[in-house]
Amino acid sequence: MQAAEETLLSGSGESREQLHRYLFQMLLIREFEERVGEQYTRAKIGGYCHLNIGEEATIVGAFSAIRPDDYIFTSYREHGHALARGIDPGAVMAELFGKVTGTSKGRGGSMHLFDLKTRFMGGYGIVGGHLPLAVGAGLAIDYKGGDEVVLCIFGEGATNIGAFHESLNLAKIWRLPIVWLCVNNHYAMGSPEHKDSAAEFLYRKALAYDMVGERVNGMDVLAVRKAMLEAVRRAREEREPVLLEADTYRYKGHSMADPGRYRTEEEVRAWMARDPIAAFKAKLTEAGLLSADEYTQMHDHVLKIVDEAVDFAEKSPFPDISTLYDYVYASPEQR
Ligand SMILES: Cc1ncc(C[n+]2csc(CCOP(=O)(O)OP(=O)(O)O)c2C)c(N)n1
Repeated sequence: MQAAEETLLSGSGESREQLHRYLFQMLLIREFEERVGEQYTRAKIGGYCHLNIGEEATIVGAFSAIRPDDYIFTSYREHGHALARGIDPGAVMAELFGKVTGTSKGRGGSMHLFDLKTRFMGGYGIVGGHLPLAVGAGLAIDYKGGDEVVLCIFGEGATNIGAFHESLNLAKIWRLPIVWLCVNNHYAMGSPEHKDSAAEFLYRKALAYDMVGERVNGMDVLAVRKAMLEAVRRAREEREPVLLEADTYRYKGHSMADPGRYRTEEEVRAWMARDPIAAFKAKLTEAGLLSADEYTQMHDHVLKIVDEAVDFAEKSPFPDISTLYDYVYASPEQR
């Protein structure tokens, strides 16, 4: 037991407390998203709604490697990203419910979570549309001589969009501190990646821009963390943008409206057998770093947080109709 513990700790350099935190965050994302799915079917949440279930290790590993003053630009599949950034689960759920206490005052919904305090810059619905925005943030950091990094997250489908190529090109020419994280869940809506992309390995698209590209097992939280720490270091210290591709899977359909019939049950089951939470829990348990009681307590705590988030969202008011035109244009009085 002791030997295994030492291997795990020396391999990752992590304290028991940190390892527990990763498991806790992955569980929080899983349970939060399960509840979101339920609330959607109860019509408490409307519009588009994309879940992160299956992608927890990629998310937690990635967010564990950035600093509080780094910037995040991400896609519409971002509830788990907001939670991993430490945004209050109640405010995230309230946003999904369209309530005034939500992260975007109830005006953004599922695809447009935003939180300036944690430099969580959204939440964007246009595939690849936020990549040029990340370039802008990277340029601003560079212009001001800062040492923050931009983490820009998108799906593999976005790597076939023109803005992806323009953004990587400019990031490299201007040597901007950006980590491009491609969450490769292998499907862009109903299209498998081989139907969308001429290149088989997406991380190799970085080579076109003389950029470092790397692929990591996105079902392994520590592997993602390790790869991200190095990518972030390169971006921050060497001003080398990096493209990191995380190999992962979404268990559910593209959105709540998609039953996902374009995938075989065997394929989904095979990925679920590699479940990032079950695998990490087993690893910690075998290493003597997690007892059954500790896990139960952690899980109960997560369920309580999710219950409270739903309760908060439920009890919060909708924005008043008189504020309908507020925030349509940026103005200093309405921050
Ligand atoms: C420019 C643009 N084209 C099409 C769409 C419709 N659309 C929404 S999500 C999506 C698939 C994107 O897949 P991917 O980038 O792999 O991300 P994932 O949903 O798998 O996280 C498409 C085509 C869109 N939102 N924007």
